[in-house]
Amino acid sequence: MKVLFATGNNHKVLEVNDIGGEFGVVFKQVECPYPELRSDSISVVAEEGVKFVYAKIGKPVVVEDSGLFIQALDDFPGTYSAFVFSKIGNYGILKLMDDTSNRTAEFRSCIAFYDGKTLKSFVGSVKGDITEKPAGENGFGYDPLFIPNGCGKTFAEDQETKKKVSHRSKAVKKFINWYSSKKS
Ligand code: ITT
Repeated sequence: MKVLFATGNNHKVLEVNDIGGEFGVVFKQVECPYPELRSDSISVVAEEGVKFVYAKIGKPVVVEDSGLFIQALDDFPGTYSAFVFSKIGNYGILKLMDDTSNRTAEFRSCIAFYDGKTLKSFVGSVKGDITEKPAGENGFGYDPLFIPNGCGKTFAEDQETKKKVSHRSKAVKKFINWYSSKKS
């Protein structure tokens, strides 16, 4: 089964295909930038985004919105994660947390599908802690800062664990489950 995935982020494409491969689903990247609505909800951003992309390409498609929600920063950077990463990066986030002992954070992902009739979205999340220093070379974005609960390593150090427990893997598995049953 092939699914169109509108994103400019190649890491997302690799990660969803890593999961999709286990279920016979291939996500094909489509370059179709869409405006991201100002909202604190990844679901709102993803759903509005996928409707925009569908209107442009006229084919069933998914988009994914995701972000890092840090409790001590009132959920910042949240839905602004991509923009904030491009501006201040991981060291900027650590600086904001200099005197903060509460390191609790959550990654969230929402995959939204639209085919002109059915609009469906699937969310996944993973809780963890923000490190004191970046660690690890793999993955992307905030991976070097995030240690999922129950694991002693960051996502950037342990991509196998990321594949099992990540926000994106949970959301994409929910999507695949629904999509496969819709197709059969
Ligand atoms: P598209 O909108 O084109 O899909 P994007 O990178 O702009 O790509 P988002 O708007 O969803 O994606 O922003 C998500 C940002 O949150 C992403 O750029 C990273 O900075 C961060 N992020 C999300 N998931 C992550 C993950 O699994 N590991 C590390 N950082 C992540």
